[in-house]
Amino acid sequence: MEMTLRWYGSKSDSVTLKQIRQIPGVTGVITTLYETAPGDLWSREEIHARKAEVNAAGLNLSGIESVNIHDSIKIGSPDRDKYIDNYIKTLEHLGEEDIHLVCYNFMPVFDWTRTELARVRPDGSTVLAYSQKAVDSIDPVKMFDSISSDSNGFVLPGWEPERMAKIKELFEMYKDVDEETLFANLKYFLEAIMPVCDKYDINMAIHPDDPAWSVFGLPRIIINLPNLQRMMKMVDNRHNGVTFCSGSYGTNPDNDLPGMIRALEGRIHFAHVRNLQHNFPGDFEESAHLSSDGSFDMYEIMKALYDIHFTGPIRPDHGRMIWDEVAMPGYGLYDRALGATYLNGLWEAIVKGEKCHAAK
Ligand SMILES: [Mn+2]
Repeated sequence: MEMTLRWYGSKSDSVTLKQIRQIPGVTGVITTLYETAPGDLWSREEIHARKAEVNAAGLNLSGIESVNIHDSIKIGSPDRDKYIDNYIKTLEHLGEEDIHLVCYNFMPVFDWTRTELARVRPDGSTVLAYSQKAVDSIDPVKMFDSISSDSNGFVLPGWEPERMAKIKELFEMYKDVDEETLFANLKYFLEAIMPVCDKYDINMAIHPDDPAWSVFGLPRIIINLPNLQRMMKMVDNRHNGVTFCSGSYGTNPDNDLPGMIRALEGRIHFAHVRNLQHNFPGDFEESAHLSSDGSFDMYEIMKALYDIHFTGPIRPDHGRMIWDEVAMPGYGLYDRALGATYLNGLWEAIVKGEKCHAAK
């Protein structure tokens, strides 16, 4: 595996490439052209410039998170082919720049959903949290207002003001889209892009829906192993793979995370590894990456990735806000650096433990 950090680009991120380069064991970044809108065509020049900037800092550009999918593709609108053509051209440009990993999601209206961006934990750190009760009692428009006023002045991925200004319209557009339609529209999209992925060896890695269930009555399909298996079977190509995000699948305690990883051998192209604390059904908060700080066994998650011979990029995911840092919620430097170091430590111990075992 290669340890990486997500980076939004020098215009949008409070963290610098120089800082990332100084986290021991982090050799790459996962980035995006954050100022583009879903459906835009990414020019080769912009991609080349981003890659040159990352390389000049002594880091690899290990993948893209995300190239977002236009709503017309998810809804299956008559104009979807125009946006799919843009997507294909963007993939060509990425391939020409020797970039082989693209993370994306297929969630209607909202990307990830949280009800609080700064819940205080017992140690005084603040974290993103989710309460089903809060979701059930709030209008989605009001939720956007509270999320944006709480974001330390940063634009949150998937919650861009231009997009959220149209939120009522978006709900209207999705009113006839159920789970079956979403699966069919995903299949149509994947079938269209697989030839370019084959040509340039680009691994598509779908990110799970977060939380892993329907919110505000919207359909959600990338939520559990049976649905992932259905998705991979419906377009049976190695380039049609997944981002294994422990913090997203793990929102549902019924998802057996190490078991899912083992069942997905060969099709996990990218891993987000982080921990959550489940407080009671329908209420969770993010925690430090350590097993002892949350509900997951992080050793077992890393061990499962080792057992399936995972070689792709991995990254710590949302960090707590600690040490008075002011950054995009979830995306500060300090706690993600601690997370990367911890995950690297687990990995080294697993690798050496296995070698020692094999020698006996
Ligand atoms: Mn994730």
